[in-house]
Amino acid sequence: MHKVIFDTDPGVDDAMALLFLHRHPEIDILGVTTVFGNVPLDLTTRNAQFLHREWGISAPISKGADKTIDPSRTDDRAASVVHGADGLGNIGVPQLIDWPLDSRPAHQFIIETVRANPGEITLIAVGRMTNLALALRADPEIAHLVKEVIVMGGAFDVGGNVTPAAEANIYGDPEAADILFTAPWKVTIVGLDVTMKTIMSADYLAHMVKSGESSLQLLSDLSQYYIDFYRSRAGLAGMAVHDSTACVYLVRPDLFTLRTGPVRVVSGGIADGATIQAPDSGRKFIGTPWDGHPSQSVCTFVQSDAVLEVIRAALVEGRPAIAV
Ligand SMILES: [Ca+2]
Repeated sequence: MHKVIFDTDPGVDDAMALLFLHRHPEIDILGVTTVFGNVPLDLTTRNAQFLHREWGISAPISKGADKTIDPSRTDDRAASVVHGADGLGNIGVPQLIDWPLDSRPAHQFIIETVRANPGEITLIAVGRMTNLALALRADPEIAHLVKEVIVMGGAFDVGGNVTPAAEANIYGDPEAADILFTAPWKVTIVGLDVTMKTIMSADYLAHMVKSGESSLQLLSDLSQYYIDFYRSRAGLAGMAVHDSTACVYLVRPDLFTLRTGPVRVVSGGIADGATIQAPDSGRKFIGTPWDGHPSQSVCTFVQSDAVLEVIRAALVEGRPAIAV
């Protein structure tokens, strides 16, 4: 059983990823921590409460950071154009949801839960990495107590999606991402290199809804705005399932090709938030900001049809995918 803390900013593709984690029989969600991002923190937290209530998810929700780890950062490009003003495709989520929140802030929840389960927890971060960076700053030893960190974020051999250089989760808090990538734990980064190749068509989603249970109708309803965004702005006949792709890596790493090497994040300037890896197998440099940092894994290739089938099998049938 994979024990997971899911750090998220719901978010349409976050919602699908949450349902995937909940429905997959080999995954146990120990907690959900929220962070500002796609919409402000109060809304991402409210959305997590809403999704837990609608889908009967019992894992505790802990509210996290509402600003970048470097307080001098003020630029915040809202993603409501992608996810809708409410973060869930403007489906009319009630303003207040009567669902409990853990009393601890997210970074404290992460620290205490990791310490209670040494060596067993995978942190999956699909929003800005502020909560994880705060946890590392408050208790650096947790880096040795976490099994693995899986991140949705970054763009390595492809362009960004907020600027030509930067992907949204990194751009939203570059200093936090750099803290996370340079910490002495095992990080796997699932970025735009693979998530923009994992496109779920509107027809595929509709077919899942027809064959699945009622929880999928809500998923479909809240995804329509996002699908329209991808159709009109990116010319795609479907949506990139960024966050679900990162979650699939947890159970099916064999569907991804990895490249190892230290990863740093550009801070400031026109390439603010760009992610750059110094591949272990590449040219050797001396005296660079990558020196002495741990080698992390970046996904460079994905078997996207198989990833979609892993998502479908969990969402529709509540089981691992067979023969992919
Ligand atoms: Ca997200």
